[in-house]
Amino acid sequence: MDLVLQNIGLLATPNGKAAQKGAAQGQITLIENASIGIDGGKFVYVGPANTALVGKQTINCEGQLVTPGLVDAHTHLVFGGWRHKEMARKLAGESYLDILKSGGGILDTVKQTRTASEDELVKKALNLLNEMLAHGTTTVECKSGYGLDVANELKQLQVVKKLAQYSEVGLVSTFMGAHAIPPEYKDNREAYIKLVCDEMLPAVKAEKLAKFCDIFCETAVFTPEESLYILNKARDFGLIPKAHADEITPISGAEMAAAAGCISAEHLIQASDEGIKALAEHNVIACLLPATSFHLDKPYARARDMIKTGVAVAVCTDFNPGSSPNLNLQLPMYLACQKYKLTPAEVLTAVTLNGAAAIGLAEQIGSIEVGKQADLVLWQAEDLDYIFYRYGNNLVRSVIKNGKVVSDKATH
Ligand code: IZC
Ligand code: ZN
Repeated sequence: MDLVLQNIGLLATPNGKAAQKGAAQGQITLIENASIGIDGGKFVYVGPANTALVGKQTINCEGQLVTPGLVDAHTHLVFGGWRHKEMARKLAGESYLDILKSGGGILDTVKQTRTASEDELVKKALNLLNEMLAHGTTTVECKSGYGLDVANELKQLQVVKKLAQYSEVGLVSTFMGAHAIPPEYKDNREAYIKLVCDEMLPAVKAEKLAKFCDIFCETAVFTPEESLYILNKARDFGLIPKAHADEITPISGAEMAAAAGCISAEHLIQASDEGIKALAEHNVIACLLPATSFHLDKPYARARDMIKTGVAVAVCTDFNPGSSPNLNLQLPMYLACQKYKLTPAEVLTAVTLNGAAAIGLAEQIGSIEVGKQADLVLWQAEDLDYIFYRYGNNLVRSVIKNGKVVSDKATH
């Protein structure tokens, strides 16, 4: 065996190769005093303490907690600049959508992303990925949507492709050309939608640059009708649909996401009862983003109602320079307990197996089971409750990705 972990105080993991919903979301496996064996990048032993396991390398976990590697299934990782200057406007009472309408917000990041070179974007995102890894995140979904023209949307997705070569973090790409209407199409939104469908989508497909297509379905951005139209086109080009839905205003975005056959719907703060039912009926995973509610000082999504209705819930950072500048998934994990009232077990499933399912990877990652890719976190914590309690600190001791130690506090 390549690597053996001994003396694990508690091993906590969801199980299975698909999202867990309803009561099953909180039914995780807990093994006290466990061992793990890893070979060829995969788990080959997971179970009670077993001193017969022999590895080329052995880690003594000293009685601490092990969980699967965290999966951040919703980020806008690649962007130029930051938007810290908007803090003052926000504090003075301007809303996220007011700032966007005035040409700031996403459009400010678009300006800064268009002028950045591919190399600059790679360098910046690589540093951010290293920070994420040190906080326990082993897989990240990355959206485009700060180019908003053919060349710059492709540039953003090319950056993700390069990052995948350099970073230890597993990456998945999402095309999000329909993130905002760029200034040059301000008075001609139909022409921009045509550009997305007739030029961007074919180019993304031709260069195999993305697995998913996302859209910002929101008041003053894209209507549910436009969103459905674009996502149907995306499906024709082989992309799996996702949608930012009912984040700020209730416009039946959840219903639209269900009708579009989305694999996941994002935010859902304002989703209606009907919308939540539609998500459950169509097996749409809810990617909830509590750190965004926190940063925008907005209400929190109705995660308990979603679980009760049978919607699988994932929790992600939404890392982006505007509404969620935090890349540490441990903060939304804490908020999911504190504000959504999910249990630590439900949240663990939300940031591992259900996150993996939201990006189509539940068969490979998201749980510690024989045969799955060996991604895990060794925490400086004696049990699961502890990591949802000592918020505000990075409680990760070591991170293992594909069976390799890729981050270790002792060597930081
Ligand atoms: O840059 O503001 N909500 N898109 C939709 C975002 C937030 C990212 C941003
Ligand atoms: Zn987002």
